[in-house]
Order: sequence, then structure tokens, then C-alpha cells
Amino acid sequence: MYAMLTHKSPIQSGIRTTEEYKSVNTSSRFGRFWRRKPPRLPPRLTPDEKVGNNSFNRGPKLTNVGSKWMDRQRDVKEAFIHAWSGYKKYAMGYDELQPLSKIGTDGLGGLGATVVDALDTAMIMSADDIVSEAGSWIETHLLDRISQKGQVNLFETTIRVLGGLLSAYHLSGGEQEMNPTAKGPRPIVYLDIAKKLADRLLTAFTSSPTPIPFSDVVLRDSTAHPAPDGLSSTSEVSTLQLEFNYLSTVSGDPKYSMEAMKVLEHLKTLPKVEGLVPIYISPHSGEFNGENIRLGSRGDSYYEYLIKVWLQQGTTHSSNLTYLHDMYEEAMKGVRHLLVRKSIPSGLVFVGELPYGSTGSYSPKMDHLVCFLPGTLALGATKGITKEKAMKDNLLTFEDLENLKLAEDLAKTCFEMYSVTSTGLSPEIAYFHTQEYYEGSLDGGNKSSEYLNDIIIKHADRHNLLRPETVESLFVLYRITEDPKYREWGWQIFEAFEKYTKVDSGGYTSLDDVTMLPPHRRDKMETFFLGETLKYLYLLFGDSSVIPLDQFVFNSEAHPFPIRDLTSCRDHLVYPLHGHAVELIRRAAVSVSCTA
Ligand code: DMJ
Repeated sequence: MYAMLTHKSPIQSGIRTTEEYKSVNTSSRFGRFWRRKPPRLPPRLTPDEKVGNNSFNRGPKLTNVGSKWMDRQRDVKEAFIHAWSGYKKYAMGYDELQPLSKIGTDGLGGLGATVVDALDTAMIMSADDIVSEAGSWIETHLLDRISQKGQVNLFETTIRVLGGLLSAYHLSGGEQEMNPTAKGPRPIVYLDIAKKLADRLLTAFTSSPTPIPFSDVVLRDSTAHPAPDGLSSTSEVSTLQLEFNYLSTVSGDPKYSMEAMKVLEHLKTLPKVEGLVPIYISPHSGEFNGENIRLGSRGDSYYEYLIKVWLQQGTTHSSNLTYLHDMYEEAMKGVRHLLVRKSIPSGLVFVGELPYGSTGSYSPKMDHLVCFLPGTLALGATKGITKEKAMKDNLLTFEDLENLKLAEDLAKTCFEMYSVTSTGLSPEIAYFHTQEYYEGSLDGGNKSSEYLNDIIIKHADRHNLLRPETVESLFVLYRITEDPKYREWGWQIFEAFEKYTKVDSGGYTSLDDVTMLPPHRRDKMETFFLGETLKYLYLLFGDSSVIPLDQFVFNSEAHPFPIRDLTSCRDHLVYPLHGHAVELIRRAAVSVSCTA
């Protein structure tokens, strides 16, 4: 605390002075907390902090390791500013930017998805101008859009827009009923809009004859509809709960959580294959449809939310959600038993698919989307603390150790999916060479990769959409194992994005073929490039005490929500205090965790 108030920083302009800070806090819950428990003395500063980690003005380069990562983190922030500047210039208020055509496009229903998805990344990076621009657009336009727009997808709107609003509410000081940055609107504005949006989205649950929601909502008349084939994706119906739970916590209205949690309670009762589930489910019957099992598209975040929703409640609050932990653990055993294999000749560990169920043939196909799994496995194993601490305190079960090992093996495979191509960027889908499966002459084009014969990339799968899953897992694995190789891998991936996807006039673009030099560009900047990819890279290169993984849980679109756990209050006091964003996030975390 003392360190924060006296630390001189060129970007602390939004931080209150000592006197302002004291007076604001005398009536806040945060203030009450401090009166109860006096702050510790300032922690010792690391080399990163001593040179001012929060300064984004390039000074003389320092030779130590800390300064290398500070420089790299600054490069990621510059990339974010470049991405935003293209969006702002050509597409402000549209869902996405087409950076080559220099126009905006509404592929997600027209709620300005990039603005909302990018906002908390800007907050975390202390990109204050962007926080103001995005915040003021949201305050001025988003409510009208919500009441006037047509059909939106329940899942996409929940993870990107509702999730983005809620994390912005939290990171801007919402629970403290104050705005510590003075950038953008008051936090309550984000919460009010989130509630109005969620009230309409709730129709997807309440219109369905079963606990499984319909996939789409028409916002202007609050009606909900099933997808044309009548089915919902399993991952979509099970990837709403972090957001609706958190909204219930901060709004005090249980209805959001109740509807969303009915889905998971219902899924608990359905038959599974060693914990694994088909990728479609019918909102009409409430039953799974078909036998296709995979952890890629339509399956992925079912597994992610099982463990994250359990973690969200805090381990001391979660006894009634133990079933989620059990479902997760059974599913991961199923993954290890039925889906994990090794490629030949070089033995990359991968997760394949069972398109015809457990009795049908195995497909050695792995979507890039599956690369969320290493991060989720590592998080589930240590619950967000470091591996070293978990081992020292004897906290890891046999299952945790198996999952952690698999996490590290899969993270390597995901990284090799990038480095096997001539651009250094991953294809959307890879196949792996096994005894039963081989297709020649379909490699990634990087002749120096030792995995050129292990990874097969079909022509139709060679595109790259700027997806986050691999850097997400590298970030989580770095935090948990503290192995610097994950940072180095992340840097290589970032450099490839810079080299091949950056558009000079502003923004970044998806690619058609990562195996060709130069790659043909696709003309689309997905919202998750700002919401997830650049956020995870920034956090990977930064101080591990920013948004600690035992105190925050990231939704599927990388929007962090605080974990509810009274026992961790102590830990909030020992964050290294080196900047605006850290202090902002620390105060927000304290308020919810220690006064809930
Ligand atoms: C994001 O919208 C989310 O991460 C989602 O869960 C899966 N796909 C994209 C990013 O690839």
C-alpha cells in the first residue's frame, strides 16, 4: 500500500493522491477491510519493478532478464494499440474490422463486439486512451443496440459482450462503488448494461421446454429460437455459467445463476462415455444428439467450465458444486484413456477425436481449439498456485500429477503446430501421423522442424484466425511451472503474428494458408485477437502477480472474474506494487474476496 502511494510512475495519472484515496475509501468496503487488518510493509521490489514496469516509454535497454520481458510486454501493448487504431479508424461500432478492405462488419449481431471484448485488455495494459474511447462508446451506444438489434447467438454474446462488460465492471472498481482510474464511465454503467443484456438473453433459457437453452435470441423482441437443425452445441450451453453466476453475485439477483446452473445440473444426469460427451444436445428433449466426441469445436469449453465454475466459488464455498469437480476429473481420465495418443516418428502427444463414439474408429485430428486444454489441465491440477508450492505442500493427487504432465506434453505439441509451418503460425486443424494414419506431402513447410513428418496439415485446414488457445495455455503453464521456455515459445508466436498478420494501415488479419510464403491474407480481425490473444501474451511476459490465477478465473473469452474465497485475503496484500493496472486489479480483488 505504502509502495503504491509513493511510487512515481509516468502512467499513474489516473491514480488518486494519498488524500483523495483516503477520503474515498473511508466509507467503502475496501476501507473497512483495511481498518480491520493493517497493511503489510511494502514488498521488496523485483528488478522489473525497480525500473518501472508500468512505463511504456522506451528508455535505454537494460541487459537483465527483467528488462527483456518488459520490452517484449511493451511490444505486445504496441500491437494492441495498432489493432485498436485500425478498428477505430475504419470500423468503430461494428463487431469486427476487415483490415484490408478497411471496413467494419457485423458478424456477431451488431453489438460492437470488438469494443467490449477489447476493453478489459486495455484496462490491464493501462492503455488509458483506449479505455476512455471504448468506455464512452459503450455508455453512449450499447443500450440502444441491445434494445434494437436482431438475432444474436447466446454463447458468443455471453462470453464476449456480457463477459467483457462484467470484467470491465470489476476491474474498474465496481464492487467498491468507486472508479479508481477516472477513465471511462463509472463502473455501474457497465453493470447496468450487463443486466439489461442478460435479461434478454435469459429468454433462451425460459423459452426452452428443458433446462437446455435455445441457441439464439432476438434482442429487440426478447424471443429465443433453436438453431435451424433444432440442436444446441454442448460447449455453448455449458459455457455461460461463469458469467451468469458473477452477474448474480454483483447484482444481488439470483435469477441469472439459477437458470445457467440448471444446465450443468441437468448435464450431470446424462449418460456419458467415461466422462466424455457428444458435441450436440437437443433443447427439445434435453438429450445428447449423435455420438461425435471431441475437445475441439462444439465440445471444448464444456470441459473448461466444469473446472472453472467449481474454482469460481472458491474452494471453501464450493461443497455443493463438488459434482462439477467430479465430472471434470472423470472426463480428464476419459481423455487420457480414449483420446490421447503419440505421433510417429517423434512422439508428440496429441488429443484426437471419436466421431462415431467409443466403439467407432479413432481420428488423429486435433483442432487448434483443443490447445485450451493444457492451460485448463494445469489450472485444474494446482488450482492456480505454482507447481512448486503445490508439491511442497503436498497438495497434488495422482490425478493432478497425471493431468499436469499431460498439460506440459500437450503445450509442446500446440507450440510445434506453430513452428512446423513456414510462417511460424498454426493451422486451424492438424492431423497426426500414427501407425494407422498417414498422408504424405502435406506438411507445414518449415524444413528445419523435427516434427515435419509427425504433423499433417490438409489444404482445407491451413488458415489461421489469430486464435488465442495456445498462448492462453503458455500463459497458464508459465504461471504454474515457472519454466521460462513457455515465455520464449510465446515470444516466437508473437513475432510470427507481427511478421505475417500485421496490416500497415491498422489492425491484424487472419490468413488463408500458414504454409505458404508470403501467406495470402484473409481480411478479418476477430474480436478475440484483442480480447484474448494479445491479453494472454501481455500477461505471459509480465509480472505473475497481476491477475493471479488463484484469485481470478478467466472466462472462455479471457475476461477475468474474481474467485470468491475468503481464505485468500492475506495474499492480496503482498502483490508487488508497480503500477496503475496492478493496483487497480489488486484493489478490485480485495473488495470482492475479502468482504463478500
Ligand atoms: C473464443 O471466442 C473463445 O475462446 C471460445 O471459447 C472458443 N473460440 C474463440 C477463440 O478461438
